[in-house]
Amino acid sequence: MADEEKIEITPDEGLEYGADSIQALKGLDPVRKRPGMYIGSTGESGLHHLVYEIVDNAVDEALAGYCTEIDVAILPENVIRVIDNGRGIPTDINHAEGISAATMVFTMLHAGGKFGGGGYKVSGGLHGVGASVVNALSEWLEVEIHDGKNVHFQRFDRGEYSEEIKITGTTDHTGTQVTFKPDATIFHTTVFSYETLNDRLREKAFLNGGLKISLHDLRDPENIVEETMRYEGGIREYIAWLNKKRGADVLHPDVIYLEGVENGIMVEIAFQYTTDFNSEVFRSFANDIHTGEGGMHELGFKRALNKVVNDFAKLELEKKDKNKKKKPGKKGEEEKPFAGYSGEAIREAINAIISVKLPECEFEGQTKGKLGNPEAQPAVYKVASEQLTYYLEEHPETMQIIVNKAASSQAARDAAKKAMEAKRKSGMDNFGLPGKLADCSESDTSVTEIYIVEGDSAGGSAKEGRDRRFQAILPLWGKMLNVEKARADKVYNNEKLLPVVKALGTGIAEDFDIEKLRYGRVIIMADADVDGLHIRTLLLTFFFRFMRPLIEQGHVYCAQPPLFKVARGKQVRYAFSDEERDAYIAELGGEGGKTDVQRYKGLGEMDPIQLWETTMNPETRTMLRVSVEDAAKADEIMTILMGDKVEPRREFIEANAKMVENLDI
Ligand code: TTJ
Repeated sequence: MADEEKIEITPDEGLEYGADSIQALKGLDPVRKRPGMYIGSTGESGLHHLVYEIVDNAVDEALAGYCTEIDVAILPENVIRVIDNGRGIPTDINHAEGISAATMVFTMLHAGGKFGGGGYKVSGGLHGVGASVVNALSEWLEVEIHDGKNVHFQRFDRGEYSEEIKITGTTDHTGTQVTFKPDATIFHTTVFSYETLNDRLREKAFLNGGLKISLHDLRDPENIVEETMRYEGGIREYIAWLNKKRGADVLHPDVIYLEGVENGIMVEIAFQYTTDFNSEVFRSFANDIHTGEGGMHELGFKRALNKVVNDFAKLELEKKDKNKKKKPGKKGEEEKPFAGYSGEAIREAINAIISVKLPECEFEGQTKGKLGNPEAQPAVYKVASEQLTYYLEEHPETMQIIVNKAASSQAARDAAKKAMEAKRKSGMDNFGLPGKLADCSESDTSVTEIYIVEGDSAGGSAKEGRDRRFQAILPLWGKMLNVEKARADKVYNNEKLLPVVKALGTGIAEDFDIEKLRYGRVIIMADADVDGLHIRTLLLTFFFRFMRPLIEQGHVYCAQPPLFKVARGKQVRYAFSDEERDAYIAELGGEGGKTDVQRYKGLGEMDPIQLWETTMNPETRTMLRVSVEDAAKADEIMTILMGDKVEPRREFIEANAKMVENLDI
């Protein structure tokens, strides 16, 4: 290994070098010591991250205009190979460091940003830590660079090299090829998922229109799986593809596409309205990184959409007014000035993708999924409002459809509000709380929680087993409402969802008020079978569409009841997976005698004490907090399962047959 890697820098010496040199002189040891700090985790997600990290370097070359094709392969033994047809990483010696630029890329933290500066980079984003991190976490890595004349080659073992980069042949083309085998002593699993890579690479292909990305699974020569993805239309095609996958019908035939560069920020937006109710799907990206929590770019687009749609709506109303005033008998009637439709009404049923590329991203929020750069908002606003105004002037039919849609959404929302107020006034809501709710005695939302439980027997156990000081139980009953087709006013009349609305106290849609929330945690407790999946999907979709801030602010959870009870004499263990079950059988069974394994088919089979110990006791339970992305996924599944289209439904059930089958034992 090069000597530089071993140098320990004291603060005094550091002052002479400056911050950049310190960074560059750091070896890869810290990466191997604390891999999670660099790639998030050493589980499946971290493992796949290695591939994106390498691919992103090639995408940067494409963004710079020099690469048109990226080829990714999973080779036997889960070795990954990535090839691009860019200029090739420079192989000449960097005089400051005395080693080749290519070697630097693979051995120095953050060395990547030093080359080819300027322009837009997707690498170096959220976890964008560079190729050296991949190298550090690989059993071995080989790089082959074609510069149009020579082939250059270098090999690394666990990040270290014994030979400098060398010429191994001649070539007439340019490009970079990186092959690596993730280190099995670092990762919990080193088995790649074709599906996971395929999904992410497809997203990249959509976000970088025209770029050709191929993926091959060559692990089993008998069963090669591969796909080449190239979308000339970019995110326009992404919208069409998503709508087809969801089985959503569209309200207007054209996908609206807006683009421009403002203040050094590249802005691209594509959107189309569907015929769904209460659904609003935003997918936003900053430098190709999905911003699941939104941020400044989303805000900029929402403001632009509000302004442009309301401006057109106002014009329409003024035209109508003029016509009216010509007719006799109308004088003296002063109409209220148009106050504009609400943002939610305007966005109802929109399906939008926002992609920005900026020189440097700042990510914030709970999961670092929110774009923080304040300059992104005015940039997106300017591009979106100008381009959208222009587009809708050129396409009056589409403009008419969108304005009409906003008007009818607003009318439905106003009607829902009236219905709710009428209900309140008529006293029909018997003091607001549903009859079946077993409330808790505390009212401080920093401690209170409500369990929403499907089925009376499970509800009974939960009521008995809970700590009634801070845990409330709401059993659900009655017929499922198809939220997919329901507008806000229907929800107030649905026997299944109304108790949930009443118990939480917040109201829904525009009336939603988080201040009125009666429980700090809203916990869905359902069986691990198909019915349980169904109720979870329904509730999450409902929360996603009508109480979105509840999810955004992290109030919604899914309880995790155990799947097995493993008992031997007085010793009892609860297992949450097959692996855990087997481990407990081994642990308890080792001493001879009989080990009893019980599979819980449903919550109803647990007695109150068991339910408390395994699922409800804050000291011992595990719960999953529901993210906006989880809820969006539920919403997508709901659309597919409840929609009118047969084909997406069949595809979903086929693709998920395994899961459904597993759940349905
Ligand atoms: C840098 O500026 C001079 C010309 O080449 C630029 C460069 O580094 N291009 C480049 C890097 N193309 N492809 C890569 C690359 C590709 C893979 C698959 C992996 C890595 C680490 C870099």
